[in-house]
Amino acid sequence: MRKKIIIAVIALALTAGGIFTVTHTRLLKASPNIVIILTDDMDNALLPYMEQTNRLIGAQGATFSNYFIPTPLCCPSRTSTLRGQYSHNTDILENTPGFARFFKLGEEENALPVWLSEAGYKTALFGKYLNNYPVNAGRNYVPPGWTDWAAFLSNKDEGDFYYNYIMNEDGALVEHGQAPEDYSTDVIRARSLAFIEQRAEDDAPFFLFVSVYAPHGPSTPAPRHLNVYNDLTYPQSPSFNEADLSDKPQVIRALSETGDEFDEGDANTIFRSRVRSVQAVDELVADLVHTLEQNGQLNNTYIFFMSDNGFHLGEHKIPSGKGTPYEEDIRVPLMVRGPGIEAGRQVTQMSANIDIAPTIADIVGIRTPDFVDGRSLVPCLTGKTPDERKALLIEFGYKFESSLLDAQTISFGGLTESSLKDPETDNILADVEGGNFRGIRAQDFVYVEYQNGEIEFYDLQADPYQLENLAGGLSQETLEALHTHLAALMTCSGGECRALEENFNLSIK
Ligand SMILES: [Ca+2]
Ligand SMILES: [Ca+2]
Repeated sequence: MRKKIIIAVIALALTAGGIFTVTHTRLLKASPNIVIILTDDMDNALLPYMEQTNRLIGAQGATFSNYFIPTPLCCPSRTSTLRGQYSHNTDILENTPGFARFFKLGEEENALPVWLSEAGYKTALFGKYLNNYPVNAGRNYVPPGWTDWAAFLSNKDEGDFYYNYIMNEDGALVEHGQAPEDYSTDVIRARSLAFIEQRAEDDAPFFLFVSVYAPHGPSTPAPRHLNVYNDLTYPQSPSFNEADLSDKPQVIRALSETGDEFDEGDANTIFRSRVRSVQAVDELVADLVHTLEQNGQLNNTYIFFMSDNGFHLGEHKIPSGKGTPYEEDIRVPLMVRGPGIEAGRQVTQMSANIDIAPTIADIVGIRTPDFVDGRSLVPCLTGKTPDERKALLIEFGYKFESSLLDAQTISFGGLTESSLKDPETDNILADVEGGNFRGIRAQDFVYVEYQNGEIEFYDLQADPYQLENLAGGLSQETLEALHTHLAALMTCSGGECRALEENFNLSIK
């Protein structure tokens, strides 16, 4: 049963660049504080279990219902957040070599913490920085722009960052063991609260980047949360153990390994651990808001709560993980509160992690470099914007030469650190030959080209759970229009990306 798809092809404006002007809309006060709380691998299914976060951030500010991670994996997402760039421009498209490559390319020299530091901000990062930090930089290395620093050292033998990890704390290595007080979310919380209290004593504004490891696997809860939510079951969507995978590309079917159903009990067990592990994060958020309030800072602080990428758990029969182009992986929570943002605002415009750095720059009133691909979300926060962005690029994997791209030869050469291994690289399409992809996430559909030439197309209004790939029913004219626009987006940079996102005129009729 293949539905005929009709796509409106309206004149595509592919020439772009130089027409975008950055709006420096000051929200309210000069030099407000900025706090980012970044979770690791948190999908939207976990948000209902963070009552305090919803009440203290979402209900007090703006909730973004269409916030996306164009490259849904830890290191690509985090580097895009720090630089305001798509992954093809950071050139961090996988977790490996990750930090080593970001460092080697010198991208840290011109990134959000540096901009804020130069604007007079005290800047702190506590928790997870980038995969493979500090490979090739030295164990005592603190990246530029940060005045306060406590980050996990990559530790491939131990594998996770809940207990038994080493932190670089302002250049000194500190070992944390497995006592209850070593639980990393609580360590990060204590550092964050102390930083706020110290900063409240002087006039300098601050930027606090709270980067917790939860709910990343193995999703270890704090000791006090080991036995909560014991009866919780995973809220299965209609795509859980999708019955008919015949429409799915081979690279996706290969991810389900045996083709057997994903075990429902396993999904419940993993989901319970994930929910338990974010309870300490929910407490951290509440303590952070209260500490800001007690120190007279809350009314002059913007708080961003967000995740680096989503997570799938049996959808399309794919075992738990991330790195696919599906909604569970690319769509994550974003909530922002702060002065001038109306409580309870719902933002439906398409937004992405590439927008975070330019948004913060806009709030603070500093100009971003021309290389920034994202846009300020300040107009969304204040309810003053039309739906300008019609589409986002999604992209994954260094090597991409789709057979559809006859006219293009894309090179991602120079990967000399490929011998590095990363234990966090779980269940991503890079493990599957031909699984690297480029795609367009439009407002009402998604179009994906895989390296091996397979394509997917889902009508997200009629089929939000992506059960029926309609690529086979697309006309040649539509395919060419989609392919041409994708080819432009996947090599865009700066204002050209924003123009392409706005001039995207394909929609399902
Ligand atoms: Ca992640
Ligand atoms: Ca199907």
